[in-house]
Amino acid sequence: MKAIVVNFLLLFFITGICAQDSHQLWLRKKTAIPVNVICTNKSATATIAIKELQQGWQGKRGANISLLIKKDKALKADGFRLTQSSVEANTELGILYGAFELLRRQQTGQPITEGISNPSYEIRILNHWDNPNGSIERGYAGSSIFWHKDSSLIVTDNDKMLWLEYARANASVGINATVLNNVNASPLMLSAAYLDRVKAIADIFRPYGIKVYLSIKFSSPALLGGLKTADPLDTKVIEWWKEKAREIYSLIPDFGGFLVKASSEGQPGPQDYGRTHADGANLLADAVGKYGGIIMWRAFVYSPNDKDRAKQAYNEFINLDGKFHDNVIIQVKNGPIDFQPREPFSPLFGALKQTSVMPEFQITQEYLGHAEHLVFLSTMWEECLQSDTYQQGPGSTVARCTDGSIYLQKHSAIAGVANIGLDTNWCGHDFAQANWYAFGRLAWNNSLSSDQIADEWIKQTFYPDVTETKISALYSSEWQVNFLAPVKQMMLESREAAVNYMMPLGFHHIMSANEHYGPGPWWAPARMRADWTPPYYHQADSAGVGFNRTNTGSNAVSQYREPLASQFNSVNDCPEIYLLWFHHLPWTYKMKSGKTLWEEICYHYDKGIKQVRQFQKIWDKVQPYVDKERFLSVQRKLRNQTSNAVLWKDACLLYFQQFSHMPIPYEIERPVSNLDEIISNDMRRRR
Ligand code: GCV
Repeated sequence: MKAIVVNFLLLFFITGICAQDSHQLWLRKKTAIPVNVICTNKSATATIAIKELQQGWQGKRGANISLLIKKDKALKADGFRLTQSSVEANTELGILYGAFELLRRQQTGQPITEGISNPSYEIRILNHWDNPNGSIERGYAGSSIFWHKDSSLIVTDNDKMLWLEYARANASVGINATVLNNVNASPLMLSAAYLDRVKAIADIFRPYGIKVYLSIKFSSPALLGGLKTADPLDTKVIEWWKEKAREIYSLIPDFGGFLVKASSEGQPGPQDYGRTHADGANLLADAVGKYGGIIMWRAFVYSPNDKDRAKQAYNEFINLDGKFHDNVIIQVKNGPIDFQPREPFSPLFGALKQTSVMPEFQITQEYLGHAEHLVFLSTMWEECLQSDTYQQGPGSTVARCTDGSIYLQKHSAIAGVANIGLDTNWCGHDFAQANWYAFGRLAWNNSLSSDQIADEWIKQTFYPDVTETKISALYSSEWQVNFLAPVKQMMLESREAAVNYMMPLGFHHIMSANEHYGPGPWWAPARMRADWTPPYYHQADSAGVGFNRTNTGSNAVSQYREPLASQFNSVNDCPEIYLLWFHHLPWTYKMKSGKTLWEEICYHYDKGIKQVRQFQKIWDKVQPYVDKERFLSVQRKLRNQTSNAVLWKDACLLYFQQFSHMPIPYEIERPVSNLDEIISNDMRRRR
C-alpha cells in the first residue's frame, strides 16, 4: 500500500512539474482557491494586493479577508499586522507586503499567527551596475533589463512587461528601491533623453512601491553642463546640481536620490579639488534634500596612502563622522576589501556613530563563480549581519549598528548589487534566484535565518502546482525527505564549499585577474599597482603565507573594537576562518586540528571538491522532482563548478607548494594538471 501511495505521489509530481518556467521565479502560477477579498481602497497598489490574493490564495475556500488601512502606532513605515482574516497597515504598501506575506505563509506551510511585521531597514535597494549600452559590469545573466544594447531609448511593450514583472518580484520580498545604472556612471544618465526613460520606468514601478535612484558621475557639471569645474564648493556647481535636481523631481516627484562612487578606482570625486567626501556628499544632499531625496555615498575607496588596502576606507571616513548631512547614508561593503568569498566585517560598521551607515552586499557572484557556481549567499550575509562589532558593548551586531536599533540614524538602508539580466531565468543560474530572494528577505528582516529563507525559496520555487485537496501531499514526509531536505542542505553548505575550494582559512583576492573567475595566485605583472595583484594579498614565501595585519604588521586589527582587536591580533585566539587574513605564518605552523598549516590548506581545498561532488549526487537524485529544463541546466552547471573547483585546488596547491616545499598529503586526490599548463592557459586567456 505504502509503495502505491509513493508511486502515486511520484506520478503526481512528475505530471505537475512539466509546465514550470524559470522566468516566474518564486512566484509561480498556482491553481487558486476562491477567496473573498474586502477592500474599500481602490488605489493602484491596493488593486494589486487584491489581485495577488485572488490569484494565489491557497487557504480556506470562500474565506473572507479584509485589507484595512488604519493608524497603528506599533507599525513602522510600511509594516503590517496580520490576523486570521485581515491585513492591516498604515499605508497601501503595507497592505501589499502583508498580502504577499500571507500568500508566502500559505505556500510554505507556515502558520498564520496574529502579529506584526516591521521592516528592519527603511530603504531596501538593489544596485544595478548596468551601462547605457545594455552591458552590465559583473553581470552574468545577459544584458540589462533597463538599457538597450543599441542604446535606443524607445520604450517597448516588452520593456514595460519586464519592468512590471521585475517590480512585482521585488515587492513580493519587500524590496522598495533600485538604482538603475552602474556606479561607474556615465554622465549621459542625467541628460534629458535618459531622464525620460527613467521616468517611464518609475511610472511602472510606482504602484509596487519601488523608488528609482540613479548613480551619478561626480564630474557631471563639467562633462554634461559644460562648467569649468565640478568642485563641490563652487557656486556654479552648486547651482548646477540644484537645477538638475529640480529637473528630475519635476519629472519624477518621488525620485529616490543618487548613489555615488567618488574618488575611487579612477572615478572623479571631491578629492580632485582638495575637498572631502563630506563636502561632496553634502553638496548633492542639499540639492535633493528639499524633495526628500537621499544620497548614498560609497565608502569603497582605496587610494594607496596606506600600505594595507584593508585599512583605507576606515582611514578616509572615520574622521568625517558627524560631518555628513542627515540625508546622506554611507554605503559600506560587507568586508574591508571587496566582496571576497570570506572577509571579516568592515571595521566601519559601528565605528561611525553619528552618520547613517548602510551595508552593501553583492548578489551578483563576481568572486563566487559567476552564474556558473551554485552558491547560496544568504549564509554569508547572515554571518556579516550577525557579526558583533562590540562598538556599544556585546550584542552590537552589524545588523543592529545599521538598522537604527543602536544609533539614532535619520535613515536606514541596505543595498544589494543585483544579479539580474535579460536571461529567461533572470539570474543566469536557477539557484542564483535564491540570492535575489534572500537579499530581499534579509532586508525586510535582518534576523531571519538562512535555513528559513532557503526553506521558503525551495518550497515556492520547486513545488508543483497544487490544488486544495493535494496541498497536504506536498507537506508529506516523502517530498520533504527526498527533495526539500537534501536541496536545502546543499544550499546551506554551498558558500562554505566555495570558500574551501577557492580561498580557505582567510586567503583572499587570489583569483584570476579582471574577470575574477578561477584561480590566479601568481598574477603580478611588472608596474601593476601592487594591491591589485594576488601576491600582495597572500604574501607567500618560503617562510610562510598570509597577510600580517597584527600590531607587528599593518596593524589593521587596531581598527576593530576590543575584544576583537586583541582576538584578531593573537594567533591563538584568531578564528581560523580568518587566520591568513590577519597573520603571516610558517607552513609548519600547528593548527588546532594538529595538522600543519600546509596540510590544513590542502585538506580544505580537497574538502571543497568533495562537497561539490556531493552536490552533484544530491541533484542527480532529485531528478524526479524537477522539470527537465531546470534539472538539466543545474546539472550542467554543477559539472562546470566541479571542474572549476578542481582547477582551483590544483592551481593553488601546486603554486603554494613551490614555497612550502612540502608534499600534498597522500590520501588527497592528486592534481590532474600541472602548474605550467594552468598558468599558460590563464595567461593565454588574458592576451
Ligand atoms: C563597479 C570591484 C569590481 C568593479 C566594481 C567595483 C565597485 O572593484 O571589480 O567591477 O565597479 O568593485 O564596487 O565599485
